[in-house]
Amino acid sequence: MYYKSISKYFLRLIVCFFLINQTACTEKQSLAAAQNLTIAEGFENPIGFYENSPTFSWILPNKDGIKSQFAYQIVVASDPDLLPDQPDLWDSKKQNTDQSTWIKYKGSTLKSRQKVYWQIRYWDQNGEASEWSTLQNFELGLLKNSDWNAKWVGLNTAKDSIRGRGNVLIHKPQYLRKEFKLSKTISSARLYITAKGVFDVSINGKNVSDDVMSPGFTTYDKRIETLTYDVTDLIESNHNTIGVELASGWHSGRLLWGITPWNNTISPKILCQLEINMTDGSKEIITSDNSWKGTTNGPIQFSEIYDGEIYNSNLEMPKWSQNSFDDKNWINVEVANLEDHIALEPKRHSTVKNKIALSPKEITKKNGTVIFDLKQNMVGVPKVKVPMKKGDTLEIRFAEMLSPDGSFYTKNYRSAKSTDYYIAAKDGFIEYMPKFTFHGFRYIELSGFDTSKEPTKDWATGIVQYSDFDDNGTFTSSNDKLNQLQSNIVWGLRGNFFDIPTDCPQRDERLGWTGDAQVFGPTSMFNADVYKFWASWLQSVKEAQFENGGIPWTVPDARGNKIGSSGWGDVCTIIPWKIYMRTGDRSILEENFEMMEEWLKYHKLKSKDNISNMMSFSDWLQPYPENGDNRGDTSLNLIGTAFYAHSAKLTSKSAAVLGRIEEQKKYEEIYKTVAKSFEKTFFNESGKVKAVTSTQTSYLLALAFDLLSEDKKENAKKFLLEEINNADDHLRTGFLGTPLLSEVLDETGETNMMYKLLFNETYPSWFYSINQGATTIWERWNSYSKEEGFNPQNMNSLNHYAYGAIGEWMYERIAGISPLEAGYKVIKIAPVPNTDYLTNASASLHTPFGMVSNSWKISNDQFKMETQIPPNTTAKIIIPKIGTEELAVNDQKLAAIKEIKLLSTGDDFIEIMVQPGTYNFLTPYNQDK
Ligand code: RAM
Repeated sequence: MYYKSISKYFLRLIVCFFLINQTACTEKQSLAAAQNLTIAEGFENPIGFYENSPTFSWILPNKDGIKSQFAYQIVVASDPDLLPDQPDLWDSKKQNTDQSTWIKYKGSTLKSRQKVYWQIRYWDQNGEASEWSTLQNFELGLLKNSDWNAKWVGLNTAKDSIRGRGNVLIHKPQYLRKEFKLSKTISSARLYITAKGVFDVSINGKNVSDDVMSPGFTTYDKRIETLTYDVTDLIESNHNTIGVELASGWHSGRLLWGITPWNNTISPKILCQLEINMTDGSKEIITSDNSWKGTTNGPIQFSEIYDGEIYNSNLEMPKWSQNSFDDKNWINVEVANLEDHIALEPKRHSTVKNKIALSPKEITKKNGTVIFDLKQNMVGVPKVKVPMKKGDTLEIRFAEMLSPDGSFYTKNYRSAKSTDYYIAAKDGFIEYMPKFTFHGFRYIELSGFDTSKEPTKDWATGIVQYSDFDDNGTFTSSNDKLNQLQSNIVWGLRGNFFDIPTDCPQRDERLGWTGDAQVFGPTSMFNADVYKFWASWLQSVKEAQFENGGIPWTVPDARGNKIGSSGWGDVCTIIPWKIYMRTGDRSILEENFEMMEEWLKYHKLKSKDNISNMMSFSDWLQPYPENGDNRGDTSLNLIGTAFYAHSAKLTSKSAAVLGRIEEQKKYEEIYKTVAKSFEKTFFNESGKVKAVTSTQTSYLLALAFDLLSEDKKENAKKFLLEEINNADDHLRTGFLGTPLLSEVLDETGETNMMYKLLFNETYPSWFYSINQGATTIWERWNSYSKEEGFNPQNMNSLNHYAYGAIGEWMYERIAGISPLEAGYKVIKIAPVPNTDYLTNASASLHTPFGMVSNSWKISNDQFKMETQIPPNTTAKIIIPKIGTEELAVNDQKLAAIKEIKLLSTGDDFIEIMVQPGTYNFLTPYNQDK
């Protein structure tokens, strides 16, 4: 009996062996199916997807002893019924590889509108097959301009519009509508739509989506993103109406300088194509054309990103987006053709949505006004439910902080009026939420309501809006202020990821400042699932690049002055590289490589004998500048040259990943040559800064970017520490220097000093702003202080993420999770505990292979750590160990666990290599001994 079953087993094995590459092999498929199946930069079953040869990724379930992937198979078909056995588009066949992320589609060419289904299975380390995954799908959007029959339509609002600050046109919002009839039975319908401006669309009076401020902010002179909606359920069998509200948004609004490369004085327009498939196989297409009508006499009378919104409910037009509405007073739209040079491309990241609702924690009533305190600085809109009297105007004001006398501090909004108004048509409770504006605030003030009623907290809610991504990690520790800092970083991210990465969300700016993005990008990737967000914005950076390789100060370019800044433009090498390290996806390097090369040409153009003379915002907002300048004391030439070398190095590394050997050598050479000139020009024989002002940032740049020869490095480290000591162990860094502090001090073994700087309570430091009540990261280390009040400068944002860059070190070194190989294929777990400041810390992170977590605790002279490593990875773990007693792993002695490889031991650490799994470690620990 026993022998019989054994021989049967072998027979099966032999059969399988011969059929190993055939789908037909009837091997047992018993392992749990792969999870988290996504395409490209993390899309799950998208419709209106942006490209026709995506990559596929999945994670292996963390159970049943699944350690790694031995092989995979992807099947792709045009019909779900064909899967898994008859994939008509692509069958990857069984591929013997552990690659489970970013696998490129190599099947037949996919077309606009095509719906595609896919599934995968994998084989584990024992060669055992998994079940097929659940069926996934994606549907392409309209990929080319020629897919559009529609035309741009809208009213000419330029002629009757209002003049705003600086005589800038402010277009009146418009309402557009179109009725149409269908004679056949519908099977499905897709709405393809976008705007020069921002829009909200409904069909037969029902909202098509809950997207906010679509289509978002791109380089409108080069590319406008389009949205795709499944509207099958909204279309009626016969008579239908489509209605669109349209406002100027970023495209035709008043941006800071108003000198954009696109023409923002032209009236906003929409482009809309409704494609309806009938059950008999025919298709009807309703497009935006000259049959549409419009009016500017609707309730939204004014909408402006900086200034706010005016809603007059007397002008409401009941049922205006439904059939048989009387639009005889509406006028015909103007029509414009598509421009060949402006690419219409499906939106490649998530739209902004209403993400969180914050209820006020406190209200204060004062002379007919009421102030709601949300206790959290946030970005979005208010939702109000307020009693009013007919004809009265409700005024809704905002502030990030109150002045000591309790009044609203709005000076830092500068020219942004940031005020909403609602005019009541009748007595009673009104409900209102502005549509085409957003504000940065913690406080909401209402006036103009029915004062005979007693205000209650539920009159106002803060609706937090940001690009629709999920949280990606958590960080927490034994220190409340550090936890508050983590929270401030996360809120800074939520507040400034409003379709593009912005510097600030509240004043007359809110632009895609490249320098700020460069410094905060890496931290954002721990806290939120923002790969698509960055990939999309990098496309805009590429499109905004000047012909000579320069990168504008802000992207999209709101200035048009064709000047690049060092440390800002370098976003184009730094962010792709950081994304590659976090994701392991080469395509981000491929897509941006040419831009990096062009940027190096600009560096060259702005240098003489390899010393940069590029304009720079420099170490922006460095504290205690000797010259009183926002640009700080670090030499512009030193900064430019350092970034020139650094960008060359990153371009060379990217070339290496892409297998471009020639370019790798070329840029490595540039890096070395520029580094040599840098060293010669700015450092003397003993590694001390010469010829220019010596600052913390000059040493940080030299050390972080590896620009000094070995003999000078040691001394430079000493001089850096000296600079820090001279500043009473405080930082003296601005936007560029601050993110390098942790990197350099860590690498030079000065983690105690980094802890000291991070835990400093006095100015300038992270905790200083927390001590002054910050709930977000501030633009300045001292934007406000209890003693001196608000910083007198009106450039004083209280929601400016740059200094939140420290978050990277918190995840990587305090909690101890970092990638040793790109994409966390090999993970490094190496926390640096310091009992002077912390007794525990933990973090969790969704990596492309699944959840990694690490949590440590020190108590009773014992160090305990719990670590989770996902399947299909390995991890090097470095455990701080003081004393001679053997390390215990999962309650056993280390030596007893043969799957763990001991790499090395030192006086105060032990280094091991582990396989996927959950581990706990225990070792004696006493820092003072
Ligand atoms: C300010 C912005 C931004 C900074 C530039 C140089 O206006 O807020 O943070 O990068 O200046």
